[in-house]
Amino acid sequence: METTLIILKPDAVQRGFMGRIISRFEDKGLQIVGAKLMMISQELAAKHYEAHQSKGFYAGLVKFMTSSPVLVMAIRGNDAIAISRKMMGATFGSNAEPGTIRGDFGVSNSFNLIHGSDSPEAAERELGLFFNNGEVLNFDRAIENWVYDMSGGEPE
Ligand code: IDP
Ligand code: MG
Repeated sequence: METTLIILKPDAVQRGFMGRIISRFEDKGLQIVGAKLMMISQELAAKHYEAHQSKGFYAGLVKFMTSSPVLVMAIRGNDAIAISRKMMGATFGSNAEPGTIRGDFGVSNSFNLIHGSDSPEAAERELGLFFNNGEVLNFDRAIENWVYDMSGGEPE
């Protein structure tokens, strides 16, 4: 099972899309194992987006991400990182496919609603930035055996 960091960005929170976006992850069968509404500090934004520091959009990105509350979530499932990225859609709202979160809820290229870790290494790093010890939970879901085929002993 993988756990990925998802952030509902300030535009998603301000536009009232938290519930609908969370529902998409729950509907898919992914498990929400951590969640908090928070303001991102300058320092945290800088650490989170350190790979983009040299980009022209960096200053605007940090300003956007620190401008208003975000909802951060830890989301778990088999292949959760790739599945979440597919559900998010392409980076730019202007060309994200219909059916994806970015494709259905926005048109902007910078205000693109959602962040998702793009690799297991990034997920581990980012979960560590946004969640303290004990804030990402391990708990059994009553529906687990209907979300996955467990007949082989492993989630299929
Ligand atoms: P991703 O969020 O799809 O992984 P990245 O390339 O990692 O996309 O970029 C991080 C974030 O930076 C994007 O989600 C978006 O908010 C912003 N961003 C990326 N490219 C641009 C751009 O060309 N103009 C404005 N903002 C951008
Ligand atoms: Mg990225």
